[in-house]
Amino acid sequence: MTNSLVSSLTPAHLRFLEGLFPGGDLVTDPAAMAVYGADSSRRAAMPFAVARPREEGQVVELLKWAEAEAVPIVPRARGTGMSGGAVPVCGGVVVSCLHLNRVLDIDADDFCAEVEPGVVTAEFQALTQKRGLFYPPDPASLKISTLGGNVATCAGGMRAVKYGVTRDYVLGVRAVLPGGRIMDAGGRSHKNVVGLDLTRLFVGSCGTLGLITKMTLKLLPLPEGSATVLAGFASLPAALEGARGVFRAGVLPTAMEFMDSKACWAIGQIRDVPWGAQTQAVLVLKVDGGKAALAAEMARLEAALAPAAPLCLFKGLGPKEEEPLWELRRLVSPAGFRLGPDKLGEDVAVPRGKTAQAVEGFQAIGAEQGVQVACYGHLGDGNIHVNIFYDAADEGQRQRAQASKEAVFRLTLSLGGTLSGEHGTGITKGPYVQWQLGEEERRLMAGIKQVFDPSGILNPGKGWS
Ligand code: 2HG
Ligand code: ZN
Repeated sequence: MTNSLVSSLTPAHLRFLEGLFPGGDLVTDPAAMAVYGADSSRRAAMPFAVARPREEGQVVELLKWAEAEAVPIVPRARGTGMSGGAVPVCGGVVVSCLHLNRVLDIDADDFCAEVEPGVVTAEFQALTQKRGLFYPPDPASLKISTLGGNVATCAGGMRAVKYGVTRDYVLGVRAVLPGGRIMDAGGRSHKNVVGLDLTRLFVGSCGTLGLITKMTLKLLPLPEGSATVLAGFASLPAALEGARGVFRAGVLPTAMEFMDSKACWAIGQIRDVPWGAQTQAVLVLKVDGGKAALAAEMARLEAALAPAAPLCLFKGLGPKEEEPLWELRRLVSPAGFRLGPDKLGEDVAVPRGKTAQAVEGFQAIGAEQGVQVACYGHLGDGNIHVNIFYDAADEGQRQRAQASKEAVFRLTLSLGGTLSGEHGTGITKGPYVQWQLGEEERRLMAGIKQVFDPSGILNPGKGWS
């Protein structure tokens, strides 16, 4: 499908784009464009041009033109994605949604909001909070990432244990399709079973089906309070036992995160950490709800962790005290590079009951291959970040890292898991999609792509099709 796409822009193409995106909204200078060709996967490619629309009408005209001229179109937000989904591997026009950044409505009666894709996630959450409302999805990059990027990738985050992921909060999507067609799926009703669920289809489709111009998001009442526990354990099995104890006690935490010894070590290289040298694994748990019930919930949490004999336990009551504990957890991703200059960052997920087996297996793979493997992340969802560190300049290490990644994938699939819990397939996992998806499923996905994007102009070279 991608064979017939253009491999550069003609002077006539550039004239068209300059007319549509006046006053600096078209970027063609290579130095200025480079940043739009990279994302947090640390992969990069150079686009032919970058367009920054301010109105949906510009997106409509752009996609009419792009389909007629067979120009690749790569949607982009803040580039915090971890799997190269925003990297323009076939060149083309990168379309930044950052100027489409209006919060159109926040409605406390309908419990929903209407937003444009370029709104920053944390800023939106702050606005909803002021109205006594709550938007739960909280990817680690929420201070930078946008709602459009979150929806395009179905971002997960820490609070997914209790509240689910981005997909569970998207009531409607308006998007421009190739040829300039407009899809307006879903709406402000919290229930809707008329026709196929095009809204859900769009969430996580990584810009391969259309360019989102507006989203209707579901909101919840703001919980009255929250509290966090950070506990250190003498071994990883003890921490995993503690986590099982929490679920067995019937507590559904808002978040249940873990960090293994390598992750803990890496954080200790850049911050003062509250746990001692004997600590080999850390759990961070959050609960939320009515203030009266919170103290009892915290007591249940502590009692559930006690049989696993935590070496230390720190509590934060309310956002001010909780934030420093969560900041430590969010630091693992950047701090990890103390373990090696390059990384393969995986985010496999397994059924909850298989989590301990998976994490212990991933660590054993690292030990066998002689590479540094840090495991951490969303334990409560069975969604484990397996970060494999190596030095790309050392060919032997590079090959062992690659072998470790494939062994991690094989173990995950043998446990009934999935190659990506929240980062998506992008370009880093593209070649492995066939390991997980059967022929029939891939055929159906290719058929769906064909319906939305018959010329294959949207984010070519990505995903599953
Ligand atoms: C997190 O949970 C992010 O911290 C980043 O999803 C994970 O860097 C990573 O692999
Ligand atoms: Zn994560």
